[in-house]
Amino acid sequence: MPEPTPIPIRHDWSDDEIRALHDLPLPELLFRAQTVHRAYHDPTRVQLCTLLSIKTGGCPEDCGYCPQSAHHPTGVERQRLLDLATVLAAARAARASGSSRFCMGAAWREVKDGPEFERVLEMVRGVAELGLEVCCTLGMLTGEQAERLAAAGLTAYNHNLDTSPEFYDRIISTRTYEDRLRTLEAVARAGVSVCCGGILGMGESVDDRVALLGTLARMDPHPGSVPINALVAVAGTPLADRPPVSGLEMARAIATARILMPRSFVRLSAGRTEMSDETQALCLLAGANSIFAGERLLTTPNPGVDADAELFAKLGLQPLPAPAVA
Ligand code: SAM
Ligand code: DTB
Ligand code: SF4
Repeated sequence: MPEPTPIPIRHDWSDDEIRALHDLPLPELLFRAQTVHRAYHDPTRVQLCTLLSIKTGGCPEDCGYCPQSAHHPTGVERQRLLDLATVLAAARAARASGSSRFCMGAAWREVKDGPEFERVLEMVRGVAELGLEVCCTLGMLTGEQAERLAAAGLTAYNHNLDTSPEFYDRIISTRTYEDRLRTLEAVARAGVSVCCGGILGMGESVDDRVALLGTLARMDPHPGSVPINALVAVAGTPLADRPPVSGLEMARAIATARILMPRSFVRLSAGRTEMSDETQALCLLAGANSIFAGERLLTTPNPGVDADAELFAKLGLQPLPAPAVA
């Protein structure tokens, strides 16, 4: 474990301070991010997380980036909730290929009590028993549902704010920023670690990125996990024609997140298939300490375990080991 450290954890960052950090000359920004990173994490270890879409497509929400929204003609095939055995087989395979965290995603607006939620609770119990960290992303939750997930052994719940409160309405109309924040509060109150981040490349300004990071950095505690996604521009979505976000912009956002939230896992999330080895290396040097492993994210492609093993070998990195089976 890294030594105890004098770098304080703050929850009172102003957006002006954050913007000043974000815009530092790159060598200065990276130096500061690496200093924080090394004080709290082993820079040679990167956590691998495997995603599985347990219920795909046909989502009633209209998130402009999402291939699974029923509002967009993306050709994603709808699939009902998977059965328990299929999910546990995928989780075992994920563990065997080096992942220490398994994240199950459902294209739901919100969780409804009933047999499907009961099945998800079984999945959570089963994955936890494999000794993996277990994460879910199922849409909005009530406090009671969050508590049931916690009791089943859920490690973390992913619910992204995606962007600034100001830009949010341009991307999603079927729910509000406030709705998102309420679910995050229910998750935290149930004692489940919050996984919350955003997407770059949707046409937002740097100020929007700063406002998102500010919202996260003023949470107390900080989210345990902060995914930074590059938009995967999918044909049929309203954002299909957005130009790709540059690696330098990803690195600046990641470095800023690292400085603001020293203890959190900052995840270099969607968009890696479009990134060179050099861009991914820069993002890891900027303080990202996790990636999604495997050939698929939820519905879109991802580099795959062999490509990542090669990348790790070239960079001298190792996956973070799975926690011991409880
Ligand atoms: N329905 C749940 C929800 O919205 O919270 C869970 C699944 S949803 C697919 C999880 C997250 O994936 C979204 O919040 C968004 O940040 C991210 N995401 C979806 N489509 C994406 C895309 N095309 N590119 C990058 N990130 C995307
Ligand atoms: C997150 O922030 N990124 C992951 C995970 N949380 C659930 C999802 C990315 C999805 C990319 C689009 C897709 O594959 O459907
Ligand atoms: Fe539905 Fe989640 Fe996609 Fe939005 S991001 S359309 S809520 S699956």
